[in-house]
Amino acid sequence: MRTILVTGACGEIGHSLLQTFAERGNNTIIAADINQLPDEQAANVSVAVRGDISNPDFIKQLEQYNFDEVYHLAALLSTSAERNPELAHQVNVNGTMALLMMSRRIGMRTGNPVIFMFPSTIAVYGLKSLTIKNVAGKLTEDEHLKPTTMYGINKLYCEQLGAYMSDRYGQLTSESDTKTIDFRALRFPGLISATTLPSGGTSDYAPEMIHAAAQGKPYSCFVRPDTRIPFMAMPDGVKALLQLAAAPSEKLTRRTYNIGAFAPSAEEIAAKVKAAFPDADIQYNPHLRRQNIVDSWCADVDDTAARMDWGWSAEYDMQRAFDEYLIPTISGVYAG
Ligand code: AKB
Repeated sequence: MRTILVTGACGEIGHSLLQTFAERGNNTIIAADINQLPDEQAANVSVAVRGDISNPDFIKQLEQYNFDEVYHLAALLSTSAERNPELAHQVNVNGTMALLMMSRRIGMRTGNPVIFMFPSTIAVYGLKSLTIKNVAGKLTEDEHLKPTTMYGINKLYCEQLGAYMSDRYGQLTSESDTKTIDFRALRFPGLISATTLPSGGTSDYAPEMIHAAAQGKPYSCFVRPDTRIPFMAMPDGVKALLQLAAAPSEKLTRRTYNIGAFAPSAEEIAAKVKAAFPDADIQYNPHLRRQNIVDSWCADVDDTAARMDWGWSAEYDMQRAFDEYLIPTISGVYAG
């Protein structure tokens, strides 16, 4: 029985993660979000708390629990962060720092390191031109780390902050005689859920296109048809988080891992959508700023390290994601 904190519990990953924890049972789940957790999700958790992670009083309230694991999902995504960079910095960076320090204090109190799971993103990459992006192909964790957005900068910094905290406070050294933090980050591609829609991201065109078609609504896509970035079905995203959290620390050769699944262009996604919903009306109306953001992200990721260290492998390639997860589930959702 583990005591687990999930921040950003109302978000897309939070929604699926809480459901998975509920199916597995046997853990004490504390769900935190700035919004009220909907009743059907609240039924899945032990305690639901509402508050702002950048508020020290809220951190104090959370600190009463002896967490074994923290899934820190709360963040402003890329498009939202561009609209409000100061708030993004406050939530994405200051909120993360506050939770890392809280985890350290809990680790000192209990004598057990807190496993701190951090969803990072392909937004940490910054390719200078489409030509460079096309030539670069699949990127490893350490290439082209020149993010062009507030969100990418925040996430890259927090990857490094978490690694620093783990190195300084997560090992037995003269400075620290208790291991208090074990930080582990995953660089997520765009996630596609069949049951929820994202908000404020720049990879949102893929889920929006699919959900619009399932509801018989027209969709105006905000990127060009040839735009290519990696995507992943939500069940694989949740699987990766849980698998990395459970991996023995001696197997891990790094603190941040890429994970890949499939990397279609927008028109390849549209073709899949039209195959499932032949009346789908999809037009392209690129938005310059959002287009520039996704053009700076990698076309695909090299996830060799995750495969080698903790046995990562996506269950859903593009065909399986559409045929066995997205289309049947979404059709069910909108059929009521
Ligand atoms: C976003 O679009 O901001 C996110 C991401 C790729 O991290 N979905």
